[in-house]
Amino acid sequence: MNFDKIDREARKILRRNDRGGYTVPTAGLYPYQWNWDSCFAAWGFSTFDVKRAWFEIHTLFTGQWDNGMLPHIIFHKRADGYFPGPDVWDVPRVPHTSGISQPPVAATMIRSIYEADKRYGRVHMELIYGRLVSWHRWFIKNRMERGMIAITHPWESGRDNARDWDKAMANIDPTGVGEYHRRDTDHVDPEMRPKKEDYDRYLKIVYHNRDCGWNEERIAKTGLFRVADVGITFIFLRACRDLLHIALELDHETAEIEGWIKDLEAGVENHWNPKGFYDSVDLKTGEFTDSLSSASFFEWYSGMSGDRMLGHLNRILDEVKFGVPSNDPEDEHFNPKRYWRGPVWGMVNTLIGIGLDEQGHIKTAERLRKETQELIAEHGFYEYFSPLDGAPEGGDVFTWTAAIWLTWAGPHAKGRF
Ligand code: 9WN
Repeated sequence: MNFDKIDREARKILRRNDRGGYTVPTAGLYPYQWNWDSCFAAWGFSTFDVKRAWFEIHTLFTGQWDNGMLPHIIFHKRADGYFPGPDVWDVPRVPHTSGISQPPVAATMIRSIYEADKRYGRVHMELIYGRLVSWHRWFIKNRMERGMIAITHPWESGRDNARDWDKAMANIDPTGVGEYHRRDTDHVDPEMRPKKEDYDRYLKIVYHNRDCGWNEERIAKTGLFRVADVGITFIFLRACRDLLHIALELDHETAEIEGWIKDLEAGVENHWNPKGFYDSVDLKTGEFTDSLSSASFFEWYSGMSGDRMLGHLNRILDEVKFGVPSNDPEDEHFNPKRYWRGPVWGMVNTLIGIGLDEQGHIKTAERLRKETQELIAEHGFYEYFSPLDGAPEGGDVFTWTAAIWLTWAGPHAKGRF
């Protein structure tokens, strides 16, 4: 295997998906700047071009709202091929954005980019710090419930059609969404994408929240969907720890962030399903979602100790050829092809793997890294892969798959933040 060639290819993908200061996840299917994709892209760039990495971060934050929210998509330039575009979201600001957020990996990735070259990064870190804090404050003010972080749309989780949302989505009446033309299935096999019944509800929620003027208080009161996402709680807890580290480094006040961390650590307990795993919670019904998905394995990444998910992780890794499937293979709805209902995502493996490694589970972390390496080396930089045979799925020439090759999965990668 010519790994140098694959390294070069990964760098080329980041350059090729660069639209002049922001990186699209992949051409065609996702032609705008996505929040957490962009953070991974910046982290990838930092392995060979720290300046470009910071540029990505600054471009992302041009989308930040006055209330601190960092949107899930920034529509810098008009582009064809994606639905729903800026006119559907109808957010009155420039650059146009969507009206929801995405998993807050930014503080963690930005800390790593800063540490790659502190001399160059210092002034950038000073500039971005306040913006990161105001985004985190937005989560605390609007989304923290019993120490867990709520999402108001499945797209905010970054795991759009995960099993976690099934029950909450079933409670939404999709009538009245009208006709629309999905563009994703023009690019990718519909078997690998969410179903029409999912899209109807995705749009129904967008229309409702748009009619609320994107006002968080109104959405909290009348919203159709409100689920405490175990993935986001873990990711946000980790991000707060990294934010605290940055605050100390820059000599800023830390008491507020320390308070958030305490509340979140307590909140993690509310994600513990007595059936024996970390789970999401439907805040409209108070019920667990009863889904063991890959986000439950962000336990280690979040910095929580206890190894409560280790038994399930070992079981699942033995059940599939390539870990970690986005849904438990023993679940009746497990589907190795359909998006977040079974396939393996390289960037999810990265967060799980780094967490495992940090907490001393070196062998399991290495196993996951090797499996991810093999998937990419054998099949290319795809969006996701079948956990059963490694078949490539979704979009090709994918930014975050290239980024995690350079930072974690590839043989020349540092393998940590
Ligand atoms: C909706 C860009 C994004 C990722 C998400 C992934 C997918 C979008 C879509 O693509 O979501 O945001 O249209 O399917 O689920 O995690 O950020 O790569």
